[in-house]
Amino acid sequence: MENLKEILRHFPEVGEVKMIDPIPTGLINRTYKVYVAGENKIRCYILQCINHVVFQDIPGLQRNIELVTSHIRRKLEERGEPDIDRKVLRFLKTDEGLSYYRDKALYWRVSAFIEGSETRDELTPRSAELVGLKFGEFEAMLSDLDEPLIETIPNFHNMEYRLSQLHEAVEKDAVGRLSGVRAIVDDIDRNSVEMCCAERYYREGKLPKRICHCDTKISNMLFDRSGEVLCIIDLDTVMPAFVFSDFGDFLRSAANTAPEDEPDLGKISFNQEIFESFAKGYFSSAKSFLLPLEIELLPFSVALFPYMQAVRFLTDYLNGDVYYRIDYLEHNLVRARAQYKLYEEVRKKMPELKAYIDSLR
Ligand code: GN1
Ligand code: MG
Repeated sequence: MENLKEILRHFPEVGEVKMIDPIPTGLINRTYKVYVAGENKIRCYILQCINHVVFQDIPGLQRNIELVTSHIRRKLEERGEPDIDRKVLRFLKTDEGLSYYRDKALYWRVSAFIEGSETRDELTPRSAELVGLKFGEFEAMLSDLDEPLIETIPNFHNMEYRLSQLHEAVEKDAVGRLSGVRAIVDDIDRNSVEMCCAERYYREGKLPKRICHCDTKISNMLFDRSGEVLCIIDLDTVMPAFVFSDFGDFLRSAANTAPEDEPDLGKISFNQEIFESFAKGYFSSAKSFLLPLEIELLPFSVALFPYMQAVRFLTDYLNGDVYYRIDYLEHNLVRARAQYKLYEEVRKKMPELKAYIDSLR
């Protein structure tokens, strides 16, 4: 706590800290809620230690975030939107005028906590439509950002690259876990050519990259108490990617009937109703800029993301759990199996998914 207070002293706006609570979400960064004595009530901030092993260019990452949040802020102002500080994140400057503070090897940042905001674990079909609309809007607002953004994690949603990482981990078998997972590695390999179609379209010049969020899950959205979406958070991975990344990755968590690390595979299925409402909302705000091929690939992306996540969790399991935070020894394997099961469930529903997207065109 003393050490954290010392860090906070470099952000002059913060003032006198009363209390600091860890927020135990997210698999990558460390996050805290900071309570500060205000004039007549307590104010709060969010303090984060950015994982510099995962994100190797933090000045570049913070520059992305500054560009994105100021662009969105400008758009909201132009639209005459009320209450803007609750609709886009605001990061504090350090005494040196930077949006992050470096303490030896560690990088810290602080944002204003949005009063009255909360996160949700589940969606109803009605709220899924609104959330879809908001993500489409987020992408639409960023579609005319001229400044180039860096890839904060190079090849982040590149399926070919993720498979090459898996194959490297299989080759090394660093901690002797391969013999227990041969079957799922084979399953993954059987589908790999099909799951890498987007990278091929990109090389052929048919599919563009656009600025996407790249970590669209329900827990990365803030709601007000009445359930209205306020703001999209966790902007570390905002970068150029295939536009369907945000669509597919969101449904990976939102339309899964179980948590992403569900050990009982029987509980995992794909909720078609959530898919339809989300797609409807997304389409209404994104159709103005989506190309026909991008629309055609939306159902594919719903299968791609559980598949990619299975590959990523399994790779980390084979490497000895060096990337994702785990709660127990086999956690990454349980996650990989759960995601692979979701992928299989999505595949079974592919004809229905395609028919629904066609009906929206
Ligand atoms: C990581 O840290 P968190 O929970 O926001 C990961 C995502 C994965 C997700 C799986 C930078 O996100 O890509 O989809 O875990 N973020 C990074 O839950 O790797
Ligand atoms: Mg994240």
